[in-house]
Amino acid sequence: MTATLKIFVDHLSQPARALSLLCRAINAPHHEKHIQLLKGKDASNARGKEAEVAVGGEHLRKPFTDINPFKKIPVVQDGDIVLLESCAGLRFIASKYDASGVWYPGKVEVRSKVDEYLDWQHLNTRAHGMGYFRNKVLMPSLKKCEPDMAVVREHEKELQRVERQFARYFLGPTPFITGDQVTIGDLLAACEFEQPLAGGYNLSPPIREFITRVKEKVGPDYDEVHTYMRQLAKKCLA
Ligand SMILES: N[C@@H](CCC(=O)N[C@@H](CS)C(=O)NCC(=O)O)C(=O)O
Repeated sequence: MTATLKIFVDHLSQPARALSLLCRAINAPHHEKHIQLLKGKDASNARGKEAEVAVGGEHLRKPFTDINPFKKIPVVQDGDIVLLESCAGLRFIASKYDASGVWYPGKVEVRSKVDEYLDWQHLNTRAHGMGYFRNKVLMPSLKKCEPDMAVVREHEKELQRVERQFARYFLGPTPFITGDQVTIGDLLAACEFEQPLAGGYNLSPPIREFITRVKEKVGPDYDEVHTYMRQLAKKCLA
């Protein structure tokens, strides 16, 4: 079968990694197009004006802006359908290409719990995981300055709350959000928690154990897809 599905990603991005991993986990025929957020720049070496350019990657220029005028990745494209939101993309790919029906369950009571997490995570796991990484790791490295520790600490505090709420409310006593089966909600959560972890944030044992469970479901692709972000973080922090 010729693949019609294209995903536009950079593995620095948490939701982009979740999309890549989902396509691989369900063997969806697809093309992965890499759009470099830090095009042509080594984030750990950029200086002054160069640092400004370094934060302006391929996502800000044509031809990508013809696909996403919002200038963000990831994007999912399949024939005539273009999706500019990662959660919509995850739902679409799982609904269309996961024959097992595991990753985005059909039963409305189960599916709603996945949706609940996907809605919640934007202002919680995403906002504070990325806020921590951006302020502690990425921007200080690009701008050659010290991190604003007051801002970093605020994200740290919020991340602790996020971890508690995720473990207590979303997981409860079960290994994954909906019970024993991994879904796109778990995959996205793991990819989001990986970002502050790579930046030096000390994740609590329940979240580390959760990540291990997701990793086991995904297989070796999990670490492969996370390698670039982890190495970049290491370099920036060195
Ligand atoms: N709500 C969008 C947000 C996408 C988003 O913020 N993407 C980031 C990477 S994780 C990005 O493209 N940032 C580049 C920029 O803002 O210049 C989604 O979930 O797809």
